[in-house]
Amino acid sequence: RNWKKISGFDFKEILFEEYNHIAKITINRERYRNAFTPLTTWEMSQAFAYCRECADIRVVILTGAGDKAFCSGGDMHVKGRGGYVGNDGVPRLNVLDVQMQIRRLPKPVIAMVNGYAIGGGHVLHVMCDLTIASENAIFGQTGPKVGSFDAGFGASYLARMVGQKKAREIWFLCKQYTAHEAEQMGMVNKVVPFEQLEDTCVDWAEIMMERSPLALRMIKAGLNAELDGQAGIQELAGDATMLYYTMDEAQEGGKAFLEKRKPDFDKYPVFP
Ligand code: 2NE
Repeated sequence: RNWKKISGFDFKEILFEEYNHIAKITINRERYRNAFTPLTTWEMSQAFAYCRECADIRVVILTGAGDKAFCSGGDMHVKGRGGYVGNDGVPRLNVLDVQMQIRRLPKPVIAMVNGYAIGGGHVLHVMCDLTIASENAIFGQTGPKVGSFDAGFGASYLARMVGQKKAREIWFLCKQYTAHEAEQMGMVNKVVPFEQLEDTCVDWAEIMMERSPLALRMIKAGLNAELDGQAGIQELAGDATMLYYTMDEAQEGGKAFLEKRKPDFDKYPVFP
């Protein structure tokens, strides 16, 4: 496929490309099984922010470079006290910001899992709306083995997917699971041969692009809202407000204020 680099960015640790209204964000640290540093996650944040703002982007695919790993979590070489340490010497856990961006992006995000999805990399695939995995993909958490954990979405959202018992097994034992096992657990949508992975992701993206974007946006917000408490309601409510602002009834309120008169809301239909 003719993926084109999205211009305007000078990314060092990710690739950011576009094809037919699909953005592809590739963690590009093959040497380290696509482990992320604070720079990787900062660049991912900028890419996801662009995907949110750019109306031309309808679906996002998140993946890792090569055929060995989707993402192996935080880069253990730069894990310091308090977080992962970037060039500025400050420890950070800014992958949590990326998790929230995926959660709140009003467009579908597909995890294209091409190998290991481990640790914080496993949580990233969990955050995506859909996961399509190649047959060689391996899933698992390592936190309690290497002095870490993600008790946020990495625990509670995972448990919503695979159930409490399995989520506890995944975290307490830190075993690795095949793509088919992950599919049976309910955290993978489809497993395909490696050679078909990207085509399948693009096919699914293209099917979703034939659907109503606003319908998909509202469904994602609704599915989030059930789990995300007040923050989830805020997301769904924000979408409701956005829709309300497109209506004459809302325009009338604003116009009346500026024209220093009483608003006349009676002329608008009231649905049962
Ligand atoms: C991913 C895995 C299972 C792959 O195993 P294998 O045998 O295929 O490769 P190998 O030889 O282990 O790795 C290849 C090279 O990549 C580096 C390795 O150190 C190795 O380098 P060299 O020995 O050739 O120099 N590499 C792999 N993963 C890395 C990592 N995460 N950081 C830095 N270098 C890495 C196997 O490599 C593995 O288990 N990796 C570690 C996974 C891990 O424990 N990740 C951190 C979890 S904690 C986390 O991500 C996290 C969190 O829990 C909460 C918040 C935020 C983050």
